[in-house]
Amino acid sequence: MPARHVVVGTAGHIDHGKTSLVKALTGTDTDRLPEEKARGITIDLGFAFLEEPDGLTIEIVDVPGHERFVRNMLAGAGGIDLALLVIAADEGVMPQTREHLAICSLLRIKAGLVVLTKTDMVEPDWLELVRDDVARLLEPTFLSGCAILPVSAKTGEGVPELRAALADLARSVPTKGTDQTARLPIDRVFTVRGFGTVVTGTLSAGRLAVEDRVEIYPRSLPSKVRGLQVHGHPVPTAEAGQRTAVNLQGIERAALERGDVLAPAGALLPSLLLDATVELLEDAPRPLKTRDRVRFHVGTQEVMARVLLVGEPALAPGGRAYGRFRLEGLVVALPGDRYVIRSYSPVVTIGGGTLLDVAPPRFKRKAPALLAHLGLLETGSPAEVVEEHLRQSGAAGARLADLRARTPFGLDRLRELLDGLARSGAVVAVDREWFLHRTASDRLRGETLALLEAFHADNPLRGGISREELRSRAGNAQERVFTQLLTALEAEGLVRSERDQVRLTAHAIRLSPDQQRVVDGLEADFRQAGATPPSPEEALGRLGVKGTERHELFQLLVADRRLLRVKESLYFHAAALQEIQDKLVGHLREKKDIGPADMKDLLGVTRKYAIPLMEYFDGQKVTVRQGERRVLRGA
Ligand SMILES: Nc1nc2c(ncn2[C@@H]2O[C@H](COP(=O)(O)OP(=O)(O)O)[C@@H](O)[C@H]2O)c(=O)[nH]1
Ligand SMILES: [Mg+2]
Repeated sequence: MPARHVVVGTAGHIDHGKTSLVKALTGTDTDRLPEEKARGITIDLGFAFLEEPDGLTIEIVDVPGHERFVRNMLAGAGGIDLALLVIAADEGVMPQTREHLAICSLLRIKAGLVVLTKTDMVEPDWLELVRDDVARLLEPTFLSGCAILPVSAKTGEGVPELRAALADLARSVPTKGTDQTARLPIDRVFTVRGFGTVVTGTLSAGRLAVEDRVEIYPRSLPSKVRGLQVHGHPVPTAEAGQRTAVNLQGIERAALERGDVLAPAGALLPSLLLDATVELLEDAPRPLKTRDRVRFHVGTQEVMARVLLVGEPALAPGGRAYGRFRLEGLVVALPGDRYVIRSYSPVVTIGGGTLLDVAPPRFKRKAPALLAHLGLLETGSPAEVVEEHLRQSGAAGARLADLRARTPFGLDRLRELLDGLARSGAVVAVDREWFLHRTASDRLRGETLALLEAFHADNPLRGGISREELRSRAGNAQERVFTQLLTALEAEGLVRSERDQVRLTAHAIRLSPDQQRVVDGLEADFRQAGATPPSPEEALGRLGVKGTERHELFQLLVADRRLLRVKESLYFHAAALQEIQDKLVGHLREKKDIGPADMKDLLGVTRKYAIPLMEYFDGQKVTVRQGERRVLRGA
């Protein structure tokens, strides 16, 4: 049988015997702090474990019962599979019995059992009364009908039966997958002489290995796993459910604290906004109103937050709604995580829920569309959830890395889901790392084609629009997305791109007879003028047209590269310029260099033409300047 790890958390009122029970079961005294020993109460989390011969390890997290330390209790309760609710037979149900039970319910712990402790202190018929009372308390909860075992930690009576029942229950817990993103909510940080900084926690998902590149969230501290220990033994890998100690490379102890999360580098997104389901407990002291300030607990983290209820101003005790939490500090979590809220004052647990989105899109809060969106995130299949995220990310699409940080599936499963969506046509894969919803892709495509149509209609004499201008007009489309679209449109033969100009394939410049006369006249004029061309104004004027080099008919010849610009308002016919270049190169081959006066003689032109031409050929990398003279480049 493969090794299995199941995490059991104690729960219950202070002094009901949780710590004594863990000691009776495991031999470990989990009250390790000097103050805990002195005061005889549990302040912080304690850890112990039981190993069964068949490879089952039961990790026990012993939590404090005192109401002042519920936040520590919550920090330990995150990764728990089974609840061990401890109730002293002499006192029966007390306030933190109820609160811890409520927290376990809110965290969606699936199963557990109840121990009536201190049985040595009560008569059998009293024990029966307490048992009935407890059974009634459990009836509406996840522990309804669970085993209620009488135990005395003092005499040891009932301990073997408890151990057997716990092991049986643990064997029924489904095995955790290791393909999800690894996450270690940190509950302790310390230094070990000779090793440096060590963090511990219960690995809540995935697998960690020595040498893994990790990051401490939300602090963005990169690190590497230098060593791993499980129960004091070095191991090469740790898996979901294991109490894990991680020796971190290059991080100071002081830089970290409980509540931080260790995960693979780049795998998570710190959030200030979270969308979630909100469930208010039946016995919450008052309704929860939009903008109420609450203590928000997820994993081992706690921050203050304001809740914004979706679609309603207030939630009555026992009610359920969707909400958006505005956090006062960064947290890292994943959709599907359960969280708990406690009221600001008095500090009591009032509710919790399931996270739906850790990077929620902008939405009008009252819009029915938001309700539909959140409904899909809550109840949709994994593929539907991924599709919904892409639908909401619109024309920008989404990177694989961001989708990973916004979904709980793990990288391999996410790729499978995206491949499936791409095959079905719901999603377009821009490349292996970037995805776009089909509706956004279709909209961008339609918009781009319409923009090209409109451009050609408005500028019938221009060959095309600049690619950058088209991209910015198309809603400033994301660069990679736009490149992919143009490539696809070219492949379909709908669009042509030349020299950064984009046009519809169907577009052709059609000139009226009069326009054609001007274009032909201009070209003939410049061709004939050779090395002494007219200014654009002169040339146009000779054909009876008023205008400058910006005239669209003039620009047509420029776009066609039949006229070449040497400097402002000075254009040469392409063939004439080639003849000039040939003469120049011929001269330089023979004479090695040329000055302005030689250039004037060579071409029979004035300085007005000679100087700009010399500069032009420098710019064209035909010649290189040496003082006032030029030589052939590379000669
Ligand atoms: N007689 C008796 N006393 C117990 C038993 N279990 C715990 N105690 C005592 O109850 C007190 C509180 O126990 P502790 O384990 O610290 O309770 P916790 O606060 O729930 O962890 C201690 O003085 C224990 O010695 C028991 O089974 N029988
Ligand atoms: Mg204790």
